[in-house]
Amino acid sequence: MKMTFRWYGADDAVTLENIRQIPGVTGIVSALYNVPVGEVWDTQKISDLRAEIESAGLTFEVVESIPVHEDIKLGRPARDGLIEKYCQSVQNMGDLGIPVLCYNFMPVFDWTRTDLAYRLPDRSTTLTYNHDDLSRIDLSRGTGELPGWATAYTPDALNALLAAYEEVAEEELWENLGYFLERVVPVAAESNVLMAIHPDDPPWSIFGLPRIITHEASLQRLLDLVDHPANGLTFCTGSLGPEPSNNLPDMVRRFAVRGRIHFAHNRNIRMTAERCFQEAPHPSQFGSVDMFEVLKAYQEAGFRGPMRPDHGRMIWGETGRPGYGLYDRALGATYLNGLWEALQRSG
Ligand code: DNO
Repeated sequence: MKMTFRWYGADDAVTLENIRQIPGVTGIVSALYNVPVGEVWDTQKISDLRAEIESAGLTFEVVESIPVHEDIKLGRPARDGLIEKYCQSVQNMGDLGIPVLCYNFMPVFDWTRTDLAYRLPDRSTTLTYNHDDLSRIDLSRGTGELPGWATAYTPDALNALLAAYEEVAEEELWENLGYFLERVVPVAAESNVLMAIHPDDPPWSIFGLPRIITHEASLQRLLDLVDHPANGLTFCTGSLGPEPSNNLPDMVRRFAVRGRIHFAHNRNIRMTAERCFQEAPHPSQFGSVDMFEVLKAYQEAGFRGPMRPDHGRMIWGETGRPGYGLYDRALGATYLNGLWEALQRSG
């Protein structure tokens, strides 16, 4: 296992030097944040980013993410050109030796929460999700009421997109994902890049949009779409955890043993009611995810890929990008490294 940390590039308040000082963190997870969705990731720009990471004494382990254009998810005619460009970006990152690509196939919205700074009894703040609160948000006036998405779409663009998805039910989304993977996975395989889909977060439909990467059977179905090792998973405990049928350690065992988990996202969540949760500190005792059992499953499977602490709370007065401050994630990395050492030495 290689412990990594997400870094948002030059605009991130958390610096590469900060990350380098977290014991046991050696790898960086990053992206080109200024390339418009659908455009090719230029080799020179990826190479510059890699050089910056390496000059800080770290390695560029994972691209998270190259976003997938909505026209690909919707199966529109423009998808062929967009998929070609996607393949070119995959080839470019592979040429530079960056081995893993985390991406997602969630329509319109990536991860979604109803509160980005919920105050906990210890006065830290965390991200929370409450399904009833989400259902009350009226999107007809745009995304302004949706935490984290205030300026993502103009009301007209959003309405057009939501209307387009009325024609795309779950099965069509599966078909469109299959179409995408059938074309991208061979290029990834050829370029020594491992594709690692991120599960839908939260793992159920929101705003009537289809969401399909949610539970064990759907992960298996994804792997079967193109049965090749380059078609794999980002196993995110915080995204899969809220779905009660998901037995996370069993799933890790099943998919990691077959070499299909290419990236481990570890986050704890505390279920507060059905379809309601708070993001919790990483250790098992604070949430509904048994992190010890999850790591034990990785270790038994001989997992050698990148792992990262996922979202952290805001603690010690830190302000910054919700979920992506330095302190609580650094504690998470140290906890995960500690569990790993204990498991390794007692195993
Ligand atoms: C949330 C992240 C996701 C993830 C994308 C991958 O914090 O885990 O936004 O990066 O879904 O495409």
